[in-house]
Amino acid sequence: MPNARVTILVPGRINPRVVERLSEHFEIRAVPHGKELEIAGRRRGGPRLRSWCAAGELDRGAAQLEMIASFGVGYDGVDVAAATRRGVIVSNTPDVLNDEVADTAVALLINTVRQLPQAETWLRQGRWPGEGPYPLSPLSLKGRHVGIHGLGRIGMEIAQRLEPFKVKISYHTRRPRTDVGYGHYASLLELAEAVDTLISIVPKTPETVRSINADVLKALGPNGVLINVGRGTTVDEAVLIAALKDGTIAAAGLDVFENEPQVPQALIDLPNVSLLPHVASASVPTRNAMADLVADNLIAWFKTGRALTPVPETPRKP
Ligand code: A2R
Repeated sequence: MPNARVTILVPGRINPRVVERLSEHFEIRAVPHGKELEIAGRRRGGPRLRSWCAAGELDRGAAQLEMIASFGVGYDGVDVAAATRRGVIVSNTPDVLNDEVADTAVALLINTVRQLPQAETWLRQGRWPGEGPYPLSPLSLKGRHVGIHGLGRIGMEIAQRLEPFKVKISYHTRRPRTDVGYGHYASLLELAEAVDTLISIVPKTPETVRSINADVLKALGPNGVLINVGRGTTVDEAVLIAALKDGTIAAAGLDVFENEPQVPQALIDLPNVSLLPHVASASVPTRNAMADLVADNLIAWFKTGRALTPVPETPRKP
């Protein structure tokens, strides 16, 4: 047992495996979302609260806080700047979800261009015998030029999966990668001008928020397909809805939305979209692996003073 006196605050709902794993090592304080500061504030004479499993404002009750172990690869929900100022380390769960998210991205792309969910609905509604075959999909994956917005850990897996589909692949990142042969475009707009299919897999940052805007969608063009499996905030959703309605682009496949779990009715009503409720990493094996990494980060920190997967901004031991 690394440290029996350490209390881990677990705010809100989290994968039960995290709590199960942590219970073997620490005292667990599960609290509803919004109550974490109240509990943290009661630290004097109370349990030594040294970590929690999710984000929160750190202004109060954080004097003994050492670590925030975030579930997921994106950690935009954690105030990393505030944590760093206080020497609190932050960890996330990279890599273990790459395959699942990349698989989902490819599935969503094919669903979007070939309208497979709509075709299945046609069958399930019993329309095939009476009305005949589902109409031909206006779009195809064949011959497409795919632009990947964000060629990081997940973006690379998406690119590698797309190679056997015989599509051309290009990308935009701020810094070109030296280890790939795909064409690099210095700006998102230039990438959108060059390709007809854009897959976004970038983190939420001030730079990426609403970076897929009216200009980018216009550049993608009337045969254009947008797939977003990164963060909903990357896309200006109102502008996207207008672009899908007036034919500025042809179709979109989205797993993430600006204001989840709210999805605008105008988007749901569109025939040329494929929509998923943020399920890219949501399989039991992958979520278990993410849960294990959350727990293993906390266990490693309190045992060795080093987290397994600290985020790049986090303070490190020399
Ligand atoms: O820009 P670079 O050279 O740092 O490349 C990163 C790229 N990226 C951007 N590309 C264009 N404009 C930006 N402002 C920008 N900011 C970041 O996104 C890199 O190629 C990629 C991120 O890769 P990783 O850090 O390896 O993240 P991973 O594991 O692929 O996950 C991506 C995101 C997560 O942050 C969650 O928000 C979502 O997928 O699940």
